[in-house]
Amino acid sequence: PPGQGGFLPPTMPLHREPAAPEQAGPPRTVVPEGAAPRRSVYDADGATTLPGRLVRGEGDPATEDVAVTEAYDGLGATWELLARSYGRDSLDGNGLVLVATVHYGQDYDNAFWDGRQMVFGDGDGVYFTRFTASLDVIAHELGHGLVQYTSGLTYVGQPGALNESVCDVIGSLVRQRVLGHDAGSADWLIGADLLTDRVQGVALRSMAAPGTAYDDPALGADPQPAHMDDYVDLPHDADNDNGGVHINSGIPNKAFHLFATELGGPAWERAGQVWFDTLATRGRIARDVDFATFAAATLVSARERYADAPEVVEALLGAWDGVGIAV
Ligand code: ASN
Ligand code: ZN
Repeated sequence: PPGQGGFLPPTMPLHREPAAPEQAGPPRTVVPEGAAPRRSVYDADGATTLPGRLVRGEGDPATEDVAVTEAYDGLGATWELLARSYGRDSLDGNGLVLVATVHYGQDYDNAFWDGRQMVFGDGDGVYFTRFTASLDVIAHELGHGLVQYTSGLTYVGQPGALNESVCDVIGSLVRQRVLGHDAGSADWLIGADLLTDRVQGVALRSMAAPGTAYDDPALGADPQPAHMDDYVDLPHDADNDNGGVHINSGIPNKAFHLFATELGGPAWERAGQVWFDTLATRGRIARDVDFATFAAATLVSARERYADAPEVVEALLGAWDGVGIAV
């Protein structure tokens, strides 16, 4: 017929891809194809000068030092969780170089984030071995970097305990993801691999059963509560762990464990995504947020991200209720 140039009769619709279903919640951010971590591991050689001597840069071959290997691999595993699962390229979302120093000090019984980098002691060899031995501890320290670049939770009282708790969550999730453990089969322990046989205990902390990680003549008993009824009120000063930031973190830790195990499957997927969104969505939580307000913010995150899956919100409500926090 006139006016018909092509092969298609006028009534034949052109093929169209079916319309994409409405995406609930925020867009899933992705890291660019081929993005990779950038890591630098240094050796303090038993001194306390940072960062020390560069012993392994990105792509360099492994050295014979197991602490260097553990740090390098732990930085990589943490980068992978943030990038591949949550679409964030490093701590700052912009490919920040991950820096770690091992062999810090003599018999140094700790690991920490100093505002720029991770630092790991070798432990005293009596109660603690090297702090890189626990992947969850490496990822915990990186978690402090992530907090610094996101919500900036202050390190005192309830926001401080939330800061500690989200770092334990990240620590445990990195380990669970590397081991391929589901929420139900994970051990939810922090620092299990860095205690010596001499310690009467299994770890530094237990997210599944706060307060049960150790009970030792030299170290005392695990002081963590698992419920608001047992919240430990301490002065907000450095002598008292800034108001018990490593103590009361047991409460939100237990809430996350309840949430993830109720959902089942890999904890870093839906449960972890809700925590990540709460931490990293601009303006979602204030720096000085308390437990109850944080809990309400996790609900906002869950409703936004999983609008089509009411079981996520249900599990979350049950989890906060389980630790005595009304949402
Ligand atoms: N290892 C401890 C932590 O990362 C060090 C500290 O108390 N800041 O929480
Ligand atoms: Zn910490």
